[in-house]
This record gives sequence, C-alpha cells and structure tokens, in this order.
Amino acid sequence: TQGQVITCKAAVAYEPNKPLVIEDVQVAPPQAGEVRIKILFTALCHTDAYTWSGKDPEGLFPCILGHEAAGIVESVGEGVTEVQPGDHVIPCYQAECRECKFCKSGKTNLCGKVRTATGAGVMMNDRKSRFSINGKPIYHFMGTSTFSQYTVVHDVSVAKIDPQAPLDKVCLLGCGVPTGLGAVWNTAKVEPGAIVAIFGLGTVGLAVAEGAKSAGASRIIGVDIDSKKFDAAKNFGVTEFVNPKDYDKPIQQVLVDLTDGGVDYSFECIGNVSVMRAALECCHKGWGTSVIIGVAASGQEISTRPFQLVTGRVWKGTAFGGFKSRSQVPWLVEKYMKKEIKIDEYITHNLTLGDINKAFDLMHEGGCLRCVLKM
Ligand code: NAD
Ligand code: AHE
Ligand code: ZN
Repeated sequence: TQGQVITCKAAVAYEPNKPLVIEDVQVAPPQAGEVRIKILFTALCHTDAYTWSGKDPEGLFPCILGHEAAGIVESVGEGVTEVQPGDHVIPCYQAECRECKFCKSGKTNLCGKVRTATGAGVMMNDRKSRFSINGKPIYHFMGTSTFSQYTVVHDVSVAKIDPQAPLDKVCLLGCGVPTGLGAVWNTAKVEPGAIVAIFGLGTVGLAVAEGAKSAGASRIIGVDIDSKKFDAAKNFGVTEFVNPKDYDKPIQQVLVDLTDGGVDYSFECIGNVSVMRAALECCHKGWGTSVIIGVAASGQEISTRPFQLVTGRVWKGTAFGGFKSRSQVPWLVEKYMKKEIKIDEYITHNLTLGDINKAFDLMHEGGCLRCVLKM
C-alpha cells in the first residue's frame, strides 16, 4: 500500500450535530514529514462532541473527528526518521517538534510548528487535506482524525510506544488521562497534604483525582451534578462528594465552609464558565490555585472580581496536562505497563466504528466514562 491511495472506512461529520456517516474515504500517501497510521482503536473525548456541536471556532465541516487513539505506522513520507512502518504509535494532537520557540522555551508543552495547519484542518506542506471522498476534500481535525481506519499526521505529532502495550487500552493516553494527571503533576504541582476540589467527574476529572491521590493530597473533594458519578469516583481517590443541587448557597461558599477558608487547588473539568468562576472563588485566600481544563464554547468568557487575584488566588490553564507529547507519552505507556497508573478503569464501553453515533449517545447519557471503538 506504500505510496498508494488507501480506501478505508471513516466516520465523517458533514454538519454540526447531524449523525456521523460511515463512508469509504480515500487517504492519500504521506508527504514529506508525514506519517500514515493504521488506527486500530480510538476512544471518544468530550472535545470531539464539542467540535461536532458547531461551537468550536476552529470546527470545520465536513471533517473526520477523533484524537484519542492508537495504531501502527503503515508508511512514512520523505525525511521521516523517528518512526518506520510497523511501529506502534499514539497520534498526539499537541505536537512536539523540539525546534520551535515554544519547544525550546522550557516553559510550555505547546508547540508552534504545525499548529496553524492543524487548526485549519489541513497538512502543513501544501495546506491541503489527505482525506477525500470521490475527489472532494474532507478536513482533518486536531491534526489527528482518528475516526478513520487510516489517517495521515505530521511526524512531530507521533509518539512511538512499547510494542507490547495493549493498543485497546493505551489509546486513552492520547488525551483524557494524561490531561488530568498532568494538570496535577505539571501545572498545579500539588504537594502532599493539599486539599483539592475537582469540578466534573468525567474521565478528565477522575484522572485529576488519581493524580492528586498519588501526589499525596489529604482531601479530594469531587463536585458533580450527576450523583451517579460518585460511586466510580471513590476508586480514583475522591474522598468526599458534593452535588451543587443539594445546596441553596453558591457552590464556592459550600466548599469554603467545608475547608476552613478554601481549597489549595481546584480543577475545572467541565467547560462551563460559571463553574470556572466558582472553581477560582473556592480557593483559599493568599495561595489557592485554580486550573482550567474544560473547553468552553466560542463566545464564552470567564469573569471574577479582580480582588480574588489581588488577594492571592491564581488562575491557570492547561493543555494536555502540560506533558511534552512525543517525549512523555511513551513514558506514560511504561507507567501503565508497570501498573503505576490506571487506564482500564476508565473504559466503561467497547464498541466498533460502525456504532460511533451510539457511542456519542452514551457519552451524553452520562453512564459512560470512555468508550473505546475497535476500527
Ligand atoms: P465528560 O463529559 O466525561 O465529564 C464532564 C463531567 O462534568 C460529567 O460528569 C458531568 O456530569 C459534569 N458536569 C456537567 N455540568 C456540571 C456542573 N455544572 N457542575 C458540576 N459538574 C458538572 O468530559 P471529559 O471527557 O472528562 O472532558 C471534560 C472537559 O475537559 C471537556 O470540556 C473537554 O473538552 C475538556 N478537555 C480538555 C483538555 C485540555 O487539554 N485542556 C483535554 C481533554 C478534555
Ligand atoms: N479549537 C478549540 C480549542 C480547544 C482546546 O482548547 N483544546 C485543548 C485540547 S482539548 C482535548 O480534548 C488544547 O490542548 N488546546 C491547545 C491548543 O493548541 O489547541 C477552541 O475552542 O478554539
Ligand atoms: Zn480530548
């Protein structure tokens, strides 16, 4: 197949919120600096649903969504040296080129090399898509487009992993689990004894709990409007539960009262700007730090009284948990292989690509953490 167009199945999003359509898609061979990957397993993340909803300013249609996956390199373009056909890989929506201003800064995991192309749904070389249906281009998404049996990504967006690792599990290391763990370890740097509050107990929030537990947090308070989330959350380290619906006073006041003045760290894992405000305002005066993880729709803005920051609270955000993707995803795979981090426990459903619309329904019903699709 090397050098040839591959026709395979992919789930195409033609319009916001209209069911995805399983189509025969043509996938062009990788050009210079590109890698074509046979995707074996992909999971769904809330961000796929967000872009599909039409609220993402970078959302383009028709496109192939998906960014939490694992597969095997099928072929590589000219000049690609770090992976070869047969390598087991995880596509990374956050690239790492090791050469740009961002990568060399030592201050961030963001990479500038291909970001303009990935945001525009195309490849960097020729600003065109490698996906088409009967000659009509289909946009890429987040530089990954994993809801396709084959995808083409930039070489700076590929993490080569241990070939022994089970791809139906480690696919989760493409997004949600590293995001939560890294928000605690890299962005907040939670210390032993700290009091932590987590808003939203989906996969990202539970990974925050797991990270906080391993960092030695003394109390891990889980906040969710869906009490069904509380049972599973205990297994990830959440020690106390608060459902805002059970209280008349604002949730930030509930948490301040529960914690003698506020929490040391809070994490917003929902994408709701009023919850982001509550997450900041439940932090302790003088030092409490709140980390925004959730992605909010176009047009949404955060606000608080500046006095909240004047009196020492800190507002931060994180992308992919601050992890350098190509360097650290393989390390996270090894941690999973050594049973130092969980993955299996986040997978509540397994379906096939053909059932992808059902998988999104499950996500919206709330009984699902991660659903893994076999391609
Ligand atoms: P999810 O839908 O599985 O979980 C969200 C949880 O929030 C659910 O349990 C829901 O019941 C709860 N919730 C909703 N409204 C609430 C409210 N008002 N108060 C309390 N709880 C509420 O989503 P997920 O896949 O875990 O992703 C969480 C968020 O993180 C999404 O916005 C996603 O786009 C974002 N995300 C960001 C990054 C990043 O790098 N920054 C990475 C992955 C995901
Ligand atoms: N196009 C969106 C951006 C959404 C966003 O912030 N994405 C997160 C990852 S979410 C993964 O589930 C991120 O890493 N952002 C940094 C980046 O470079 O995109 C919007 O709302 O504009
Ligand atoms: Zn995601």
